[in-house]
Amino acid sequence: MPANLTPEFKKARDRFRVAQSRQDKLAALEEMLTTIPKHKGTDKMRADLTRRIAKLRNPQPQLRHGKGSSLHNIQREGAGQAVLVGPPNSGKSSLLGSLSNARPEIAEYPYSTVFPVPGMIAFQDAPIQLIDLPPITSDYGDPWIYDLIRQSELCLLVFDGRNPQHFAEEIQEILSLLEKRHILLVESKAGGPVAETAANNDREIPGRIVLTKGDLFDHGGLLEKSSSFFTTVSTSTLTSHGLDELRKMVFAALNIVRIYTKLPGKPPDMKEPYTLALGSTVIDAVELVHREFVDKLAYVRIWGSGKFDGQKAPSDHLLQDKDTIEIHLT
Ligand SMILES: Nc1nc2c(ncn2[C@@H]2O[C@H](COP(=O)(O)OP(=O)(O)O)[C@@H](O)[C@H]2O)c(=O)[nH]1
Ligand SMILES: [Mg+2]
Repeated sequence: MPANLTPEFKKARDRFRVAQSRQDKLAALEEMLTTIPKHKGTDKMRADLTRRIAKLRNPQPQLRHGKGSSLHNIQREGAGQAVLVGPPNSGKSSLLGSLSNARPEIAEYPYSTVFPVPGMIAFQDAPIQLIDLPPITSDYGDPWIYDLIRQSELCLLVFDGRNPQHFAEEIQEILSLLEKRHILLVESKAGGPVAETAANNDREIPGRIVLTKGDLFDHGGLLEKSSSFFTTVSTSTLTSHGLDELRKMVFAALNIVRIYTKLPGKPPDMKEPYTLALGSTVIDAVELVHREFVDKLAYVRIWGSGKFDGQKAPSDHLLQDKDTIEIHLT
């Protein structure tokens, strides 16, 4: 059902968008609640407005220690974990909704996402967890949001490209918000696990850019600007343009390899691959399949990155994506 929003509501919403202080935000939200048409189609929006007004009226003391409530914790699943980070309304929730079965709240007004929402996306047969987050801005961003970004393995910066002339400032603002929390985005972490530098507590995470709403905004000129920061993909959830490329970019940025196993004389088990960090060796895969196999190992045959199919591979042989191994025990 269309919301049929009134001009009064839209004005209040515009005021909310630019409001800086808690009072101004509260006043604008209250105005939005009184001017919103009251029918079934706006049930969710009204409930959300009420919730946000209550939150602004009674700000919870922020937890300094611990990870916040269990609602803010996400159980890691799949071969890798990526987070969606960006300004309000840039299309983060829409991306998760289009790529996974998760149903995050999607709204044409900002700050509609208040909790992290995880969903499972897939690049071919590799399941990857994608987490939708509330926006981060200079005056909004609970500590738990930064905790989740910090723990992730890939940060997708989401911009809709409506202001190409201000893009550099927009992205710099986000990068500096992250840097203040010792989160440094880097183009590549290939060749090694993501590590914390103990000295200054900095954490480096691969960063990539997703431009959204390609059906509304021309990303042409922006792509070049954006790519000077990080590898970028242009998408639209309306037309599905760029979504396959996005899945591929996410998989590549996670720096993982998929490994299949087979029994002698049988075809490989292609149901679900084991996944390991790029740079892992044959013995790492054996250990992942079964820790005890390491001690009982006779030899491993490999299909894929070996010189020929079924070749015996030394324990320190570097695995490549989509290799198949056959483990022989003593
Ligand atoms: N035309 C168009 N609108 C989009 C697209 N993606 C998101 N939107 C709209 O942009 C608004 C904000 O989207 P949302 O996903 O809630 O943004 P978030 O605040 O970053 O999570 C909503 O009105 C969406 O319907 C897109 O690819 N094309
Ligand atoms: Mg959202």
